[in-house]
Amino acid sequence: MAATALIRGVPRSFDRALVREGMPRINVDLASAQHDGYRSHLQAAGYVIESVPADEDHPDCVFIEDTAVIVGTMAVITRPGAPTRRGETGPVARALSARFPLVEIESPGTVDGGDVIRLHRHLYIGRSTRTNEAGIDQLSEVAIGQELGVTVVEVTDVLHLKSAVLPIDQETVVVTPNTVDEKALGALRIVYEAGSERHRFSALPMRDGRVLVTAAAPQTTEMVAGLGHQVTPIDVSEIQAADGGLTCMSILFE
Ligand code: CIR
Repeated sequence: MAATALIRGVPRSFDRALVREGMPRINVDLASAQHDGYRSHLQAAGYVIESVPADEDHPDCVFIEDTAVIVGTMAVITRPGAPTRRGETGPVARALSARFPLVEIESPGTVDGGDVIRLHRHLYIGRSTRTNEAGIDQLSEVAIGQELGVTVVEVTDVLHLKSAVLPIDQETVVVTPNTVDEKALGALRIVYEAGSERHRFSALPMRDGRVLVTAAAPQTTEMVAGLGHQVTPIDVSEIQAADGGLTCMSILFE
């Protein structure tokens, strides 16, 4: 089967997305143009794009990663930690149901896909303000059933695990200092986001071997390139203004 990127459009209501205090105002037209650019990079890397239509009633719906996690042969439909985002899952579940058996995270569990990293046969799950203990238990049960290992990582001071821990390959992660319990990252190679670029770096390793990176973090990008990676910077300022990064706008699967 072809490698697929499931994405979701940017609604006109995106300027009402959940944001942290002090974030710049969101320009929706620019966000849409930046999202088009993101889509083009995925296409160029060889993904077949499938798109779920945007939902005006859910300003954050472009962050499709938070609504489902592929765990081995299953798709886990999440129960997002932010109550205003819970209605985002239905259309994503329908899109994935043609390909995967579905499991749903049940109340009182909450999981945001942004808190889940898969490397080799291991899931790292962030315990954050969005992903709680009951959600971690349910997700872990699916992972263990799929013969995947599980490690829980405490997340503080950022929204999601992937706000601060960005895989650039199967062994290496770029970490924002003082945001997660680094001991839990075990045998992974850790490199650090440049201090002057705190919270600006995000990365998405693509199937063609290139790593898509945020243009807002040139020093960290240079360091990643120095490790031998081919990097492609992309400006996603408006996505970052809504606390998103590069992983959050797609669900990738073979
Ligand atoms: C939120 O607060 O839920 C959105 N404004 C941002 C979600 C970003 N998701 C992600 O990085 N996986």
